[in-house]
Amino acid sequence: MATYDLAKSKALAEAVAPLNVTPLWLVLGGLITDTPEVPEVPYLWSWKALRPWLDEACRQIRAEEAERRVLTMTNPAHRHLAAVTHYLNAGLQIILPGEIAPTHRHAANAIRLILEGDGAYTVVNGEKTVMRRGDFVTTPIWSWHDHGNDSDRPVVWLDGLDFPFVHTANAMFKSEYPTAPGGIRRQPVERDGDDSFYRYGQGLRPSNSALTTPLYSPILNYRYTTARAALERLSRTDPPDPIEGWRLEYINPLTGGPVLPTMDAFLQLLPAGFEGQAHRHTHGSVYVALEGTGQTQAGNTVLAWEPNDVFVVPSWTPHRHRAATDAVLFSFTDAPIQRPFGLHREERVEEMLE
Ligand code: 1HN
Repeated sequence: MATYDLAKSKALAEAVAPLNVTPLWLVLGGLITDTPEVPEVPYLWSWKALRPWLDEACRQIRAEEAERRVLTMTNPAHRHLAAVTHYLNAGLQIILPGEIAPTHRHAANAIRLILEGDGAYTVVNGEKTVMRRGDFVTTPIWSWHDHGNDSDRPVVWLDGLDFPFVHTANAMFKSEYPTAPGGIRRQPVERDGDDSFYRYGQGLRPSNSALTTPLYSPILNYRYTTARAALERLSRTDPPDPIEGWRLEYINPLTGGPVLPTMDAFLQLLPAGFEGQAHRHTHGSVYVALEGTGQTQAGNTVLAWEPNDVFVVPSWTPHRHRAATDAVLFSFTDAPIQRPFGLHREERVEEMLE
């Protein structure tokens, strides 16, 4: 119950508006809320519904002309903003045999998760990796990157980027690699054969590797075969976590922390019949179902997933996973953005509406 004269305060607000100030007591409730007020909604992008439109995109534009031939996802709460959670973007990229997506770099970090096809490659800061389904590839801030496809089939992957965050920070930059005579905009390949994995991903590192920035993981491609086998092994020895099943984080081996300064990434195995407990956290999560079927309840929304579906759980939304069959979920989140500032919170939720 306001003790002040609301009409007078509104008159004051109007009078001082030309001076570009406002009475804080009229707006404080909307600025400092008891808990996060999250505009984004839980949502699932169906692979079966989207995949044919990637073929149509291929009929309309070449990869080189598009720069990146991507159907980028928008949270229904944002329609015109290419964001699936507050700080994250996701999209499906398709590249045809023989095509090239030219070299560029930007202040946004990116990840890729291969969904269809084997044999496309990406080159990041001179290292080339040939990608297979389920492989998780990092493209850190300001690294030169381009893609190509030497196989005889289309290749599709999920792109995940932090550019909504970079925009919020007013810190976006990009540049294009210089065009060589003949019109080719491509960096030279200096290393291949999973060079960075053998240098840094085996519990070893070159003894001069302190020269490498710890800001992001030096590993380019985290192979699905490796991560999947690690999960399988874990599931034979350990009980599943009641919320996450068996879950592994992809890490930066130089720090033990997240792969990128703004994004972390996970692979989890849920056994058939798994009924996870509910929790919520302040980071937003983007999931990809890689194997099996199940459903994730997020708030009042039930997201029923099957292979290659992409879905999001926004900040502070209670959620729980259920698996009909043995299932594998990949996910990435923006938790690393919140942690350094003490903003990250996570809690169990005892009761969820059906
Ligand atoms: C980008 O550079 C890629 O390099 C993919 O493959 C998606 C979405 C927005 C901005 C830059 C890529 C992107 C992107």
